Amino acid sequence: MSNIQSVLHETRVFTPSDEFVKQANVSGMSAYQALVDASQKDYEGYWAKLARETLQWKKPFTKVLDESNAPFYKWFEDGELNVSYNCLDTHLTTQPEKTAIIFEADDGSVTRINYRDLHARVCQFANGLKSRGIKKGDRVVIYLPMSIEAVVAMQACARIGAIHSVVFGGFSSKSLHERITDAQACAVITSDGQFRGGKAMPLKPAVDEALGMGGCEGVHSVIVYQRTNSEVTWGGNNIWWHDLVTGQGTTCEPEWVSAEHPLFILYTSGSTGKPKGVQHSTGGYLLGAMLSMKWVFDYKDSDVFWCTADVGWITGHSYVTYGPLAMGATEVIFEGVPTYPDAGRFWKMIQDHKVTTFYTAPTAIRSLIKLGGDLPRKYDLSSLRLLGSVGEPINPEAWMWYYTEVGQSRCPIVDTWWQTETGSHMIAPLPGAMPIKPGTCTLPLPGIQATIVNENGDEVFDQHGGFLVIKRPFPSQIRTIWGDPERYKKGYFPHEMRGYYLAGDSAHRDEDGYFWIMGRIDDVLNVSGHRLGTMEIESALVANPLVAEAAIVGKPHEIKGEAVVAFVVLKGARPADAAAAKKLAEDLRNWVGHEIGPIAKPDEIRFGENLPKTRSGKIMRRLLRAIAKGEEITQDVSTLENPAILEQLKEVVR
Ligand code: 6R9
Repeated sequence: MSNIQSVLHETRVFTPSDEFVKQANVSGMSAYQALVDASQKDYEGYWAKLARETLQWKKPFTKVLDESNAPFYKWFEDGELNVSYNCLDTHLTTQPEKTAIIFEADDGSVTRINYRDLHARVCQFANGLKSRGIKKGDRVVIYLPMSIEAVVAMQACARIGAIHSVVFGGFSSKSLHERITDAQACAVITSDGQFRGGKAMPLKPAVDEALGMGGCEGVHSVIVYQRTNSEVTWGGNNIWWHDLVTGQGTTCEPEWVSAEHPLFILYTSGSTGKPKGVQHSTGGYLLGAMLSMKWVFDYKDSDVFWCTADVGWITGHSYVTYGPLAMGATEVIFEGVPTYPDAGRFWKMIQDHKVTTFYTAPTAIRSLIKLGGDLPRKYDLSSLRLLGSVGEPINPEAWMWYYTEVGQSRCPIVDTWWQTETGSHMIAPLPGAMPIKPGTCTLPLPGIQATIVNENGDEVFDQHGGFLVIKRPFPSQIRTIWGDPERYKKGYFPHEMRGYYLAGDSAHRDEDGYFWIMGRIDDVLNVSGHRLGTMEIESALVANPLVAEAAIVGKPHEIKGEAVVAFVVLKGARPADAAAAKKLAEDLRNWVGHEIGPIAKPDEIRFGENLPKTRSGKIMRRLLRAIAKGEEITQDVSTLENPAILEQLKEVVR
């Protein structure tokens, strides 16, 4: 890995305005540096102080970090607390009337719920769960659309110490079955259906199918929230949500648990094999969510916070269900899709709800540029003060559009690098401290010892890059893979890495020490002995005015080792005929040659109306690699959002 070449030269730098710096929670680079210094001087003392100041403990901890059984680390283990108490009860005396959630449904109708009522609903539902015999340590699968109920269900599990495992509503019955059986769940919480883009879509049939596949005998309760009023098949252990809560009390004493008690399991895909059940803790996890709200999102009581992620992903856990509520925020939750009734939906919602902090993914940004790059100008976006990005590297040109068109060159962008496994932000700007540059997630959060190493685990500081690792354990990190501690150990703490946490991404640092994520380790190409990050070539392509989106994969090449294959989505229609396609492909090749250098010129370009993506919007590179190689597609495409485009992408332009 020692010779990855950085070919992207980004020189634009944006310094936070004096006005932003003045009001920021971490104000100026010296304030950031002071936190970093404190963490280096006394690592455990630093985290202990933050944990005492930030969380409400029922029983204070006396032990900070336990490394005796590394890499199975424990934080604050003898302390006791409850996450739901920290998210709800803590606001009951100070701000019971404050709106906790502004829920906007697919059809545009809006429901608001304040902290007092949310607390009551969580308690009622928690009592309902208890009435079904569900108790501390039991696993509960949640398969719900974006709704207040989804948050209530998660918070209620946390309140009674049950471990939730949320499965994204876009997953198939097969994926759902895999997760129910792996977690050995005793209950499933679902809904009859969900609304998306003006249509009612069924949800419960997938649960019925999954439970019928065998191995789910432990599921004694299926709780069904009535959302679409569509007809459902009813099983013996099924109960309506509204029936379950009828007559239940609106208070419920929280179950006080150890800081190490598992709060949830969330399944994520690894590079191979079955999904991994990432297990998170109670205390360390919540600490990470709250500190990043304060530092990265510069949270203020007057904010209206909107993270567009579904609660089926880690981003929805940390920045919809837990972080914002623990801070006492008013947050927006959206049921629908960004393109319905048109591609101005996000901008209209920002205007209507006076959103101050908006957090979304590059894939959404790129698709909204494609569908209506001028739409943000039609709305009043003056309430915005901070923008965020998560999920994949953001191409500098998409970043610039986000910055100028959405943020009107006024709002800092926090490009946040983190993972399901890290629980909360790891590398991200503190927006009132560091200058930002398009395409880099800048510097690690104070206390996070992120660095870059070569294959021997030696740190590299130059611009060549290598493996992104985190040297010391941190509170919000994964505790284990549910039911598979060996896989946890081998996958994240391989021997060569000296006990460092291996993130699985490659990255390099620029002259300011800023981190540039180059992609997953297996996305790095080796062309004629030059290692190239796929993201850099993609960014070059996206910088072309005709290109909306691009994905790069490698395919074996006799002479060069690997050839560069580009899958390109144009802003306009696909080329009308072979000659037009050929001409455009040649132009784009030359463009990349010009932007980066001849070495990065794609050997092949294919045009599609879209790229194959998972339902969370990640480009399915493994699938593209198979297409590029001309292999038969044998992989599971059940999580694919748009299977029809695969045929288009098989056509090579020569
Ligand atoms: C939060 C989330 C994790 C992987 C991660 C990396 C990519 C996430 C990124 C980013 C560049 C960013 N990733 N944020 N790459 N810049 N700001 O997305 O978790 O679904 O587990 O994905 O996503 O490759 O390793 P998860």
